[in-house]
Amino acid sequence: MHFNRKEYSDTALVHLYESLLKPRLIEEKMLILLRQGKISKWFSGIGQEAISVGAVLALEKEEYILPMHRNLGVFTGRGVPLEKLFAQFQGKLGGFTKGRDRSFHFGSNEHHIVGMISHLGPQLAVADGIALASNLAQEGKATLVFSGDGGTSEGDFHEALNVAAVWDLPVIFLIENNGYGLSTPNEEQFRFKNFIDKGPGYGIDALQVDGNNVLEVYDTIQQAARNIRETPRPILIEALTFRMRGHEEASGTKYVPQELFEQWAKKDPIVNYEKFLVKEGILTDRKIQRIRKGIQKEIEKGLEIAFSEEKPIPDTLSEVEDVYAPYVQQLVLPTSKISSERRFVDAIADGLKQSMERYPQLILMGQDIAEYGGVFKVTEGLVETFGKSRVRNTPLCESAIVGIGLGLSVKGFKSVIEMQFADFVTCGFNQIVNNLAKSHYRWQQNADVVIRMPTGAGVAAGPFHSQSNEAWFFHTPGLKIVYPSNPYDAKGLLNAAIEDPNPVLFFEHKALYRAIAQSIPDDYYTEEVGKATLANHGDDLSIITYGMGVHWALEIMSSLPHLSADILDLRTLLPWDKEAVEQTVKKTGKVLILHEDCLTGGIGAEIAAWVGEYCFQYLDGPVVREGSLDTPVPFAPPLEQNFLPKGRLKNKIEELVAF
Ligand SMILES: Cc1ncc(C[n+]2csc(CCOP(=O)(O)OP(=O)(O)O)c2C)c(N)n1
Repeated sequence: MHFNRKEYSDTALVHLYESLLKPRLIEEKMLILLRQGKISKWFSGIGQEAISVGAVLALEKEEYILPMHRNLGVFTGRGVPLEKLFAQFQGKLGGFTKGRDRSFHFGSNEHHIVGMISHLGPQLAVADGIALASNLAQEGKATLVFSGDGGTSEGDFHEALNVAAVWDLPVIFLIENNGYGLSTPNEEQFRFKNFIDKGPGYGIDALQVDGNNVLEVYDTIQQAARNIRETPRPILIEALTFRMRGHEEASGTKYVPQELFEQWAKKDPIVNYEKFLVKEGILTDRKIQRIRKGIQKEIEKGLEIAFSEEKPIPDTLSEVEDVYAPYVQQLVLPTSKISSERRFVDAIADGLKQSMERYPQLILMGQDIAEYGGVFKVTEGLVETFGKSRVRNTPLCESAIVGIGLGLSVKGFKSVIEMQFADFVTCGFNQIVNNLAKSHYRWQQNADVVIRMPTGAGVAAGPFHSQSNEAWFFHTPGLKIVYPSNPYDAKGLLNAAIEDPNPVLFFEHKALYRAIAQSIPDDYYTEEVGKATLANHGDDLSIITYGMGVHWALEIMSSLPHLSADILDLRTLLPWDKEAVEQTVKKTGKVLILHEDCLTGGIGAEIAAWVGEYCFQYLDGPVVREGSLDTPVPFAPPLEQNFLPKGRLKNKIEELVAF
């Protein structure tokens, strides 16, 4: 192995050595603890340390680095206190996640580290988001994100590289090519030879380094970082290396030919670098022993502190409270009485415009939302007012854009993402339910992202442009779901959703965009998230609904003049207003829950269960539901009308009242 010291001082070279040795010595200790049953799981990075260490030392301390599961050296290289790191591994409160997540699954803004979620690929787009924030704030900072060779087979890899290229994001994509993804060798993972061959395909530079040569890694990344700080753009760096142990300790190494271990043992990053430093006269055996002893002492001390800590004592209240970033909404009233007739679509456009004025760090992202104005023209004119850097057309990549939203949030930005149709959110689902929704609970990082969801049927758009999919998210702790039914609420609740530092899915029924209008305040205002309202007061039954359901309920009830209903518009589905539900049930004793979504597993099921459990004493009849058929949304209008619940509503009301 050839080391080119260039102009590096002896001190710098020794610092690299110490930084390289530390993760190795920690790992050796961890393997002992694992055998003793004192820790539960370990993903070894032995043999690959030069990549983590070279990378972390090559960056400035305030530059974000996004490691994976074998990158212990990133954490030690950023000076994370060992007792805190060990407490994290042991699930203790002194760690980074209050015992809620394991190993390296955490971030620390203090150390400018964002840790992974298990799904690997989503990490890459978060790096894009941080780099976008750096560009927007003109910070001139690089961001570095790791991926294993296996992880690059995920679509997230493609999306993140592509957006980074198109948006000139200063990200170093560092691929640790260690030949295996769990037991799968590279030839069963991909057909190309080198990762550097991929760079030109994305229009980005790509470099290959010997990942076992710490000096080469350090020097290459340092230059790359310097380069992209000045001229922001992504760079792909492939580091060739080998995993000297199993995927994780329990999985063994039977699937790897023995001769590979023998070959790579000769390329050990620490042994070789140490030999070089000794040969150069920079290190002596005595000095090496002194360094080793110092690190070992630090490890023992860290372990002692971490082991002495008690296991977490569960406190259900704080468990539940930490799901969301702490936030007390302050209602904003319009400053004047001036109001104008606005359609649903205009109300949303007004909310977006005024929120953009109010929050200079609010970024809009979505497909075709800039000059084209979005497919529903909701964002028309915004790019002219706020410019292309804040109103961003995105490539076709829902997953990356949601991940970018989280990255922006890490850097204190807000974002609103337009799904072209709510149906397409499936392609960003993982980022929403696993990354945005869980990050506050896991490591106290909020996701200040609103996802606008043009939803619903009735426009003959077929199974992939008509779905109601709020229930997919309703089941996920950490998200909020807002679903207005009229222009007044659309504006007030959209503004409120943008103010809220938590991730909010904001549903907008497409068929309402241009169908209804209302006089609403011209000024900026907000309405309370989590609060239902009565769209009609009545006595014979309660219709609990939201979105288009409110309009159907009003229409059908007007054809039943002998009956009157409380029509409760939930407006927010997560968290939903239990108090308002209880009040109306108490008043009428008869409950019909109505939604456009398919019946089975819809939000109505949860509300019905809750009413059955907590309001049983007020009921004068069964809790009934009406929703769409349990089929995909059909295209032809007669089929679609049959699918939707409206045609069945009148009967259902009459049956319930007659009960
Ligand atoms: C989406 C997803 N699928 C499968 C897994 C299980 N898994 C964890 S790590 C891993 C292999 C990753 O290989 P690579 O990216 O090459 O990283 P390495 O482990 O070699 O460092 C797999 C399959 C996962 N965590 N996430």
